[in-house]
Amino acid sequence: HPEEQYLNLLRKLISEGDERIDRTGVGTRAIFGYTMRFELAAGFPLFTTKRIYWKTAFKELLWMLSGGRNIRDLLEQNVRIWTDWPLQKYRNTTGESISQEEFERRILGDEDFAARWGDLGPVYGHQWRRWRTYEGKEIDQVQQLVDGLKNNPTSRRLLFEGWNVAQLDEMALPPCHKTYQFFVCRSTNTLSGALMQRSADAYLGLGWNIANLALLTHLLAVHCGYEPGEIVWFGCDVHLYLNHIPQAQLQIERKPRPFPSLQIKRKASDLFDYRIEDFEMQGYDPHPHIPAEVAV
Ligand code: DHF
Ligand code: TMP
Repeated sequence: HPEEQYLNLLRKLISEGDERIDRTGVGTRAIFGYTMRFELAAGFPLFTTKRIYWKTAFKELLWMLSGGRNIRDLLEQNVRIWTDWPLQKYRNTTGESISQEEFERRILGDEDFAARWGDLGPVYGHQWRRWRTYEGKEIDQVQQLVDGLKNNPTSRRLLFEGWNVAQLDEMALPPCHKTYQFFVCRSTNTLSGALMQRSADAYLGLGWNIANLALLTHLLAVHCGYEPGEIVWFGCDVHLYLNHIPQAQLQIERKPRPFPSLQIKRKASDLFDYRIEDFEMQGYDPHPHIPAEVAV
């Protein structure tokens, strides 16, 4: 089963990972360099050995594709996975000991407060859709990719980049899923997508990153006239937080189940016009969720 690639990664991290204190102070076991491949025709690579909240993950990708950078857009859809970072900044700056719930209520209820405290800086979505040049122009990397896939499919420059070196210090977190590149196979008319991820939280974030890479590849295929091919994931610093080891040990004992299949119920007018209601996951029957705390 292709999910064994992921379970083997967890095993490897537990047994061979280099143990160190990381930026968050939690500590990890880390390896450098790991590759996984998934054939999209064989099912949607949504891991089954622990439930993954695919709707929340997809909402995050759609938000990035919209160029979003404020957590207010996410909270309006009840997505709370990005709140911790602005919240930590708010607490550190003001010294106020506000709860997550209260902070989220204020972001939702007060536009000025949201503009001041909900902004993550020029993160993924901003760089993807509005990379600023020295002359003050904006580059829509994703639209350029779509044009390239349609008009110049053998190009070796079909990629977009989140790592804007000049703006890293303005970002709440510098991009983890850093570079996306695509490849059209002429003989099979398929589109494959690759992701180079500089830093991967193997227990919490990775399954979401794989699902979003797969969704993005499906959507680009639909809109550029190809069938979905493969996704290839490259992780550089791939790590297991020390406080996730018990959960990972539980997960690696489980047997993967068949991957579900993604159904796109409505073909939107363009890549940037999708809503979560447009997607259904058929046959997703995962093992139960195992919660874990995210390192901030
Ligand atoms: N920091 C760290 N340390 N790890 C991450 O994976 C991470 N991911 C970020 C931002 N910063 C990060 C963005 N993506 C969760 C999943 C993805 C994500 C952030 C958080 C998460 O907490 N998932 C939980 C519960 C989600 C829920 O209740 O909706 C999970 O069990 O999958
Ligand atoms: P870092 O910036 O010090 O590398 O910390 C970022 C952490 O977040 C790291 O554990 C990787 C994790 N992460 C993911 O795994 N996937 C994601 O999509 C994001 C945003 C973060």
